[in-house]
Amino acid sequence: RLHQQHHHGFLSDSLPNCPDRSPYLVGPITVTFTSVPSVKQIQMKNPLVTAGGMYHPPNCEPRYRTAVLIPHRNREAHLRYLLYYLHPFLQRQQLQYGIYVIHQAGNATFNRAKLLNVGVREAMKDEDWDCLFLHDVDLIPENDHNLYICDPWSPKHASIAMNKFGYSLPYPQYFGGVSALSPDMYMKMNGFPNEYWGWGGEDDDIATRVRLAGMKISRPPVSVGHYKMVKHKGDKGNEENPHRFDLLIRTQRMWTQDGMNSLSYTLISKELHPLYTNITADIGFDP
Ligand code: BGN
Repeated sequence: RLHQQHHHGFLSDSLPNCPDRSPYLVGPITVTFTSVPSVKQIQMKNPLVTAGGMYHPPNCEPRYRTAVLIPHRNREAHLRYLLYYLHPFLQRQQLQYGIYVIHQAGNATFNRAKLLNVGVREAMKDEDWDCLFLHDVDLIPENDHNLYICDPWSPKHASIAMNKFGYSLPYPQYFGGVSALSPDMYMKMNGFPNEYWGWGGEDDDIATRVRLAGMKISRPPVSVGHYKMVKHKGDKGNEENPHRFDLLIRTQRMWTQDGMNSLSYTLISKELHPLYTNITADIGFDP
């Protein structure tokens, strides 16, 4: 168990449980994007984060173990903003956590949902995480009452009020941005689809899978689900997916066949960076 390494000589059993409600929460946070923080700067502000971006509260036994999974390619500046805000945010919540960046190797069209499947499979080899946070790289949470823990029975949609959409849902079924599922829930819906290459639609497919697997999306209060998006243009290699409309028609037929049970990829490397675990995978290309 990872967390036993963090105890400086104490056995984990000798620590008291962390309180029900963390005393360190501050509520709304001011998020600004001025100069991109350096890795060194972020490290200095987070001295208790260990190799691979892992953390365990120093003085109490956490109630929750959360893995944050971030699909990534060519968004270094966004990643640093996110790490700069997210590490202190998660520590104030007194969670045990690990941050994983899942990097798509090569130049084939980006595939967010498949990268998340890869992240889940790899992260579960490290630790018995009880919650998976599936996190876009360009979204920063603006209120630490938005707890990065899972609901016991429902997949949770966390990014329900993004500045980009005027701090409200763009449409009622929207499930993109940041969501949270327990590993059991993730497997119950056969994970996410592997066949969405490029921008758009995969999150709508995922929302449909939640329903088809007999679950219901939960959402936090709007005020705590505030997120600020780092402004950017559409990226090269993540063009709009022209097949997304056709794919979405087939979700009902495909979800049991396409997902964790059909996932194949080549793990290229798994490196422990000071602020995150970097998983680089070859996930193939749009056939
Ligand atoms: C929707 C996209 C989502 C995206 C949101 C917000 C599609 C499928 C069309 C049937 N869905 O329109 O993927 O997250 O906008 O930008 O394109």
